[in-house]
Amino acid sequence: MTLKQLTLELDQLEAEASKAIASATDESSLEQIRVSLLGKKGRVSAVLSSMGKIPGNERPLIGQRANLLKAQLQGLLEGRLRDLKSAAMADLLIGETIDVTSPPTGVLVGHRHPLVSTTEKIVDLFCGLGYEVVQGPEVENDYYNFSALNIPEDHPARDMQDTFYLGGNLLLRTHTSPVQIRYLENYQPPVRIVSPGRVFRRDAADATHSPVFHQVEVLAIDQGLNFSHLRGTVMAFLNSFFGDLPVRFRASYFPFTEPSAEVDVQWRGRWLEVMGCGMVDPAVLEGLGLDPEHWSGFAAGLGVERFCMVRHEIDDIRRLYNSDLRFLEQF
Ligand code: 2U9
Repeated sequence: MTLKQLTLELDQLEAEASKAIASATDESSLEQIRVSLLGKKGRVSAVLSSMGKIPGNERPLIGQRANLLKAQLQGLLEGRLRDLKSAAMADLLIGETIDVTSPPTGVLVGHRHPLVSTTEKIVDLFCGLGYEVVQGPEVENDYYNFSALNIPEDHPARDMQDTFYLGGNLLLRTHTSPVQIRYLENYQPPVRIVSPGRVFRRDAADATHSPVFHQVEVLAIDQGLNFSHLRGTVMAFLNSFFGDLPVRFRASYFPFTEPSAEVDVQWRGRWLEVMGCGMVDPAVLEGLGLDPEHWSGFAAGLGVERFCMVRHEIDDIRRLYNSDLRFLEQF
């Protein structure tokens, strides 16, 4: 081994190393190059350890040259590492760019359930006629749900088969009428109230029945109210909800109204029963401490599901309850 050979080896190492460092394409291949050049078993160390084979006076020359090369290579490696890091960052930034001009991917926006929008449409109409919305408990007792409404002890509606009893005298309300009884205990007539809400009956579920359904009831009590007021109110409501369809009143019976009527609308050539109504029975007024000679009133009740199904041509009530978005999204 001569000085010349070692000098040549260092020249060659310098040329090859600069080329290799410049062509490294990522951090891990650059690290491999660093180890192969400057590691314990690397090429620079190999030159330094073969210095023992040349004469002592020549060794400092090679030593200096090798240390210079080492510093030079370190500088090149650091520079290349910086370049690779900033190139990787640039790639990442380009990859993560958000194109603010691209069209939206479609955000799911909810809307009111058709039973809710139908309830609102009905209630809004009565609010327009000056009625006030009142609500009350779904768990009721025997008195508010039945007795106060003149429903006798032996009436079939009170049957275990028809009503969900909760023990004691508690039950799930079968209509929203108890809300109106409670209101009349606290407010003196004249009153005009509308009470929407959930009601419960022990019905087997089929296409037209559900053990849980929704009602809207209206009640007006004042001096001198008569059946014409009731009829005018019901007609105004139905004309506004269904458009000007033919309407007919049929005599009927409810324990809490006398006289009573059922109301049908002619819809696509067929008469459909849509609500019931009547003049508040004097026995109900008396029970509330109101003199029937002084006060009179009318009441009406309807099932929201029925209105909703006619309005949207829905053939099975269960579609309103099973939360199938493919169905509900239509409304
Ligand atoms: C008071 C006095 C009287 C409420 C009334 C009806 C007629 C009626 C049915 C419609 C379809 C129930 O959901 S349905 O099955 N309701 O026909 N409801 S009069 O009468 C009252 C309410 C409160 C103090």
